[in-house]
Amino acid sequence: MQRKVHKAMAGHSSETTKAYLRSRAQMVSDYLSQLLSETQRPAALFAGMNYSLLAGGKRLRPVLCLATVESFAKDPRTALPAAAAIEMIHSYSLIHDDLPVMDDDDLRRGKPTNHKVFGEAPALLAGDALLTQAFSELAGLDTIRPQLVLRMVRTLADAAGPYGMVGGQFVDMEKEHGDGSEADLEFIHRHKTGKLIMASVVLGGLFADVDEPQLTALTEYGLHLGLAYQMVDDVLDVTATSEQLGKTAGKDAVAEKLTYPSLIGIEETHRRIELEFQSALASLRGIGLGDSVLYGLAELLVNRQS
Ligand code: GRG
Repeated sequence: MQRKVHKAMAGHSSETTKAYLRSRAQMVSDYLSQLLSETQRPAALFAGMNYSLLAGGKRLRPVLCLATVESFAKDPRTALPAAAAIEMIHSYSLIHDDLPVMDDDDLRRGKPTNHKVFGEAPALLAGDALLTQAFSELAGLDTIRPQLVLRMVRTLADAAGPYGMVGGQFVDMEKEHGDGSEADLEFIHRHKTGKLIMASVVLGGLFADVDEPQLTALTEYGLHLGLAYQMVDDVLDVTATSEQLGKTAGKDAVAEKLTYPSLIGIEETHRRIELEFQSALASLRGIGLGDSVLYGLAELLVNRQS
């Protein structure tokens, strides 16, 4: 099948956005690499945390956070603790998601999964430790008003916990091998993936101390982009190889997961991705960010091949 391309602007080049993504992803990786010292006791726990955290993910969520900060003319470096907290939570979720009791996977970010290297119980604890330490990192932000830090903490907790990612994962699990509806599927994707992507953008907005209408528009942008992101993930699970993805391809069908391609087919899924993508862009235009890096990042994310 010919690859479907979603375009933000006619004649728009994605090269500048790609260079931006590379540079900020490197900034995040450099920051993360000095965060958790493996000379601490218990060294094996820190080694397990670093194994997944530094395994070379795309860093899309923390980069979205920094991009939002920069869109409001603030220095991205000062927001690195927030970006790091988001990536720590994302990494924890991947470690737990790969455990035998969940998706039971051997490959992640092109490497053996955490539990394959360290064992199941240490992997469980490495995930727990990343989740907890993320909030310490975030709460340590001392360059902005404490009220803003509190709102950031609450936004991230709500996006990661029962009202967000864990809630979505729970319904995903319930609907495996089952007869889920389209409403179930939308709930799963919005919560499992969409909320953390939304929080990445909103944390950037809170850090930059934007006003409430701007925050609402950023929330809308993040939610639309987050849903589109997981729809793309569903498509790639069918169309891409394990080598391209750095994780096992074709797993959704084997596990009889409720996905957009399985429910409505790939063509219709692309139509929905386009709708979410255009809604995300409209939210940005509504607050004058139509030529911001967030616009280009949305395009890169929905057209990703891995
Ligand atoms: C508590 C046992 C236990 C499990 C919880 C919360 C949870 C497990 C799982 C969360 C759901 C989850 C793993 C969603 C994944 C969404 C997704 C699209 C992941 C891939 O993200 P990318 O493409 O990956 O950004 P990289 O590797 O580039 O960071």
